[in-house]
Amino acid sequence: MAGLPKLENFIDGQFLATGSYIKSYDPSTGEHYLNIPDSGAEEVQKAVEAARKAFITWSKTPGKERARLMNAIADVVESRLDEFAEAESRDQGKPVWLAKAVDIPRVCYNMRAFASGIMHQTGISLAMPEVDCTNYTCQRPVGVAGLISPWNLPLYLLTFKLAPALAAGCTVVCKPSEMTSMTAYMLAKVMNEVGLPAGVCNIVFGTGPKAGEAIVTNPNVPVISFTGSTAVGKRIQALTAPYVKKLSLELGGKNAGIVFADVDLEKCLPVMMRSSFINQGEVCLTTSRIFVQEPIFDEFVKRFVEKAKSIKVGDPTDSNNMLGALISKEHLAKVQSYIDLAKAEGCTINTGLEPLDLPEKNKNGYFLRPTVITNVPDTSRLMTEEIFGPVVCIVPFKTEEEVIERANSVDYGLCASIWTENVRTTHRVAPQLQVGTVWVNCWMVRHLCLPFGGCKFSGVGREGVKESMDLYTDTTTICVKYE
Ligand code: TXE
Repeated sequence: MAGLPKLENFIDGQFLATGSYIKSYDPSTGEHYLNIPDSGAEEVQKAVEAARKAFITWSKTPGKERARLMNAIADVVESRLDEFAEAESRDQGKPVWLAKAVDIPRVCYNMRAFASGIMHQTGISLAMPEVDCTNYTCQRPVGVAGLISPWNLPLYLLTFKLAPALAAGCTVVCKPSEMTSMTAYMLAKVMNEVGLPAGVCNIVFGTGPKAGEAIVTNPNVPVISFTGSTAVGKRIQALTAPYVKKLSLELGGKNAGIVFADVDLEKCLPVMMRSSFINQGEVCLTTSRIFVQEPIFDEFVKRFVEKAKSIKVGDPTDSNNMLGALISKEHLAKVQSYIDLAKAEGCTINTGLEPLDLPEKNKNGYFLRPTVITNVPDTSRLMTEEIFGPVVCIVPFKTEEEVIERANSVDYGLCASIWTENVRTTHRVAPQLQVGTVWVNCWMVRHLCLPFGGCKFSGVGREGVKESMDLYTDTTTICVKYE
């Protein structure tokens, strides 16, 4: 570990060293390049204390001042787009162009959208003249928020929690994924630079079981927002139950794309390709089950497979590559185990097994070709479990009723997409799907003012400009008698 850069926890505006460290790897080379603090209850307790102290002032800081600081953070991050994108790519494995086009701009957008949300907070007021009373509501920041984020969209998802929490007047203790901590550390530096008061945002690095659980079970952290796996989400729900905490859980998905025979394939195929494979398929909203109506099934598969074969995979710094590396050796092995399952179950692997031609420096990286599987029964684990890699199953269907039932047959309920030229089909099918978001003839387009989240095993709660502000505030109803 000697000689390699080390991150430090960000507590009360200070960067503090810890005793032990975790190794962090560059997924595109397999090289150990960074050390992350292996924090535990002691560091978390310090961070919570700092956040509690800062809450006294931050919760009363005028909204326009909170907004000014958040906008200043966005401006500095934007001015260092390349630096942040390169760091995100090195830590996560995603192509630099993608981090530059999507992840880092979204960090700035999160900060700005929620800063402007502060100015649009409203309440309810109702007069009761018959009893000489008037009623109104007001929102109070809840207190210290615990924010736990995953490795697939590291700073994008962390700031989707951080921005509304700060906007609402909460102070926070964040724990990014131990696999992708670098850009959160860079953000901490920016927060000090723009003058965010000490203790308003604290970042503790470390693993889920140690640092994460210390946040989740801290009695002085009354609200938890988590994005990650369903297994950990369930554990957090159980751990927080004795404390009756406010909770937002954004968990996994097994999302269906439903392609009707009247689809415009020219428009559908490129988007479906992106929705199946972008970010190496490591997106909770990834389409991993594509249902195609029988008359066009063969043509769809043929054209989809041709396109998938043409996708370039490799060095994330090469802008010709659409896909970079998967997050870790263990995750690559997990995704490959599903491909082995497909072989064992006699499914057809249309593409994905061809060897990759990688540059020398990437020979030990965690790369995988886009893999397209057909002849899969709905009961296969390939069709029911979240794979979280560039692996998609395509299956035929006959009728609308049948496809709705099959799409709804999994434990997850995050999102779905419908592809049709018939507006009636759209409005009939969309409300029957048991998911949080339905896209029609598109994917991953969403106004931040609309609620986002899942049902069933995909989570509880919604995130969005209004919904997140609701999570980080408590509502008080005030009734005043004036006679
Ligand atoms: O996620 P974890 P992992 C899915 C995907 C993936 C699988 C495992 O299927 O293959 O989850 O990924 C912290 N208490 N998604 O293992 O473990 C952890 O340190 C408190 C979908 O990386 O859920 C990290 O910061 N915190 C998902 C965060 O939780 C704990 C994105 C997520 O880690 C904890 C990521 C604990 N006991 C994975 N254990 C999506 N919905 O986008 C872990 N953590």
